Amino acid sequence: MTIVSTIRAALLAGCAAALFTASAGAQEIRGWNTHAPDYPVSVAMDHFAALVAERTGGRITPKTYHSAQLGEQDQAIEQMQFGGIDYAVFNLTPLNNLVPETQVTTLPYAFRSVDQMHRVVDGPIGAEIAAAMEQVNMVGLAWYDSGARSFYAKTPLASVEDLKGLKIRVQNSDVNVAMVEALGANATPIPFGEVYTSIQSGVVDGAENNWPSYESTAHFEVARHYILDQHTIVPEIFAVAKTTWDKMTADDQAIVRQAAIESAGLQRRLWAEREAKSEAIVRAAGNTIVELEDKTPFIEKMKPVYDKFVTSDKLRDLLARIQATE
Ligand code: BDP
Repeated sequence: MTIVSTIRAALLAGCAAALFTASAGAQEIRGWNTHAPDYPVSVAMDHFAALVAERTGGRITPKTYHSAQLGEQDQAIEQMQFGGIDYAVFNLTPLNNLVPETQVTTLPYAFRSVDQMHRVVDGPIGAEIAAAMEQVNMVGLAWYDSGARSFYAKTPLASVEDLKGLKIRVQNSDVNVAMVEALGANATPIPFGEVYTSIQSGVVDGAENNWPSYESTAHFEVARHYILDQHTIVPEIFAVAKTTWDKMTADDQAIVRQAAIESAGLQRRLWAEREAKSEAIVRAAGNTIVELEDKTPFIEKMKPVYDKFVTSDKLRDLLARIQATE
């Protein structure tokens, strides 16, 4: 070994030691997200990560894996329970079968508007639903938007009657299955990432989602008829795995909670912008968009879903309080 290479080796060893010291005690936490990096949820989760890294002086460095790199939502929910994922933003619908309190938010027309949904989730009812997440080892910290969901298909959809007999993809939720069946259609639960090919290949005739997801996934290119029945307004929750949360100091928990809340503020602003942008893209592509002055036919047909799922006093009370929220 020459003197130069000895010195170089010593310097490298020193550097490695320094790096090790700097990272000792630093904790990288892994976040799950289903959407592409430019989606409002994704940008807001990156903002959360930056805030936490900055405010903990690099002790906690969140890294969010976008585009379902860590699996589809059902797998991610499982991994939150077993420690593979530390935080995530979850749509409440695929939690329906695990956390009964979430079912109420997924019922068709449970909310009157996105604004009313905000008032519900930002108040005591939201706190109650967030607390119910403990059943799946999660601590709910903040609420993101995902607008209103409507049906789309390969065939024209002028009224509720046109959905009869169609095969419609739904999220993995018994409430969603019942909702689609109430319309006389066949419900097929399929993971989000497989919906495009399922529509393209004819496994299903259509699906349902909000403007940004209809556009970002290119579903609008294979299912060109969108009927704005706006049957659900499902909130999304920013959740941390309880096992991860319990390992943090109270100060760090406060930093993480505050960062999640601030990221939700950003997400809601970006959401409004993206809805308008996605709508413009879909309209420019020449898709058929049906606006409904009167949603009563949808509301009426979907009523049996309430009888099927609102069966306990607890859920009846929760629903009544949601409906009583101005
Ligand atoms: C999107 C939600 C996402 C769901 C997806 C779906 O943001 O969380 O996984 O719909 O339909 O709007 O599966």
